[in-house]
Amino acid sequence: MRFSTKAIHVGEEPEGMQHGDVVSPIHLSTTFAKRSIEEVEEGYVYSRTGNPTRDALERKLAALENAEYGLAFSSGLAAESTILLALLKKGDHIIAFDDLYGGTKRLFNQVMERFGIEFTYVDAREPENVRNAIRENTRMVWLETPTNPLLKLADIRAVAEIAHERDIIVVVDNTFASPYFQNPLDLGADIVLHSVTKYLGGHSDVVGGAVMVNDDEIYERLKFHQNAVGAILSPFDSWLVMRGIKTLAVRMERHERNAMRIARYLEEHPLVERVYYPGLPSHPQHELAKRQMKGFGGMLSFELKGGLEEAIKFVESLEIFALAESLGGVESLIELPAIMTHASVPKDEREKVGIRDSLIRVSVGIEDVEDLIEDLEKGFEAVRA
Ligand code: P1T
Repeated sequence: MRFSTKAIHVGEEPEGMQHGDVVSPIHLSTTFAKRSIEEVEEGYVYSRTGNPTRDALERKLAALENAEYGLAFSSGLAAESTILLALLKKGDHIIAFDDLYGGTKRLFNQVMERFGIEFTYVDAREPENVRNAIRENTRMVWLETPTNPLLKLADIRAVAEIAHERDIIVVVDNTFASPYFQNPLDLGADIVLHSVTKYLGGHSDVVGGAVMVNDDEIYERLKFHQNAVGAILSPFDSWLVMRGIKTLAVRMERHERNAMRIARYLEEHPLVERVYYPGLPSHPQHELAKRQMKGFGGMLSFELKGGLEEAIKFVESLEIFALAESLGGVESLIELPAIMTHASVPKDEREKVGIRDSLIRVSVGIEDVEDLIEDLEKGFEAVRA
């Protein structure tokens, strides 16, 4: 089956349903009764451990990333925490892309470091930087590609080859691309991770996370820790995510078409200093994007001429774009990473990576793009005034 057919059908086959439902029911029961003591370990036992609605979603999630296994969590960060707790121990070392979602860096630096896990941040646009950071105790490489918020890319295949020479696990946060535009496991990654809150949910009404893997042993450890740590996705949220996934392909096509139009519009605007969007030929890694991704996605960032004051004026004067964190929903959002999503990253670290105070990040929605461009024009008018 191809992408959309899987997105619509896997996990919700009518022949598996009690009444032939074409949509998974929401199984709210927290526990499952047994007829005898002999059966107590058979089938579903307790909903943290396993739930039919979450199972249906997990099968669908696996299918989207061409994976053997999928696991659903209560947030992207819960998924990340569970990966780290399941696979690492005190004294282990992680090499991470230096441009990551601020909350991921906060988890690494302010939580995991307390448990004796060590982190080195590298510019993973250059695979050799990953090789040069490998130590005796390196167990994991952690990539986002494209990164949040600067849309930098890592060559997943090249990094995986380097890491696998030393049995180092490669994790790719695929949130920005979505499984429609990029499949990291097919490129050699060991674990793919999503904030389901974003494109997979797609409607800004669920916070969730997902992990997809092929390796049996990694899966068993993750599955054990999903239950043992307990950061599971609820049945209702699982159902909402399944509903969202069915339209992922059509949404992503439209997100991308709108983002491309807006990126071109911004790039030509006299008040714009620079635009970060992998779909633009001016993006330094445009060739890698074409090779590694099936599309360029709906996220872009840009810098206005001027500074923070102009950027604030710009984002505050828009009417259709909501001034809000998060991304990947049908509605367009705009935000200032330095003050909002990446405020937990210290200023000197932000600047080293290239996140200026005036950087504006846009999650391009699926509205009529002419309305979006007219709205942005209001922002420029406010800056000019
Ligand atoms: O918010 P949560 O579902 O816990 O997912 C965390 C997360 C993980 N990875 C990436 C690439 C992310 O962008 C996020 C969350 N990001 C935002 C809330 C944001 O506005 O960037």
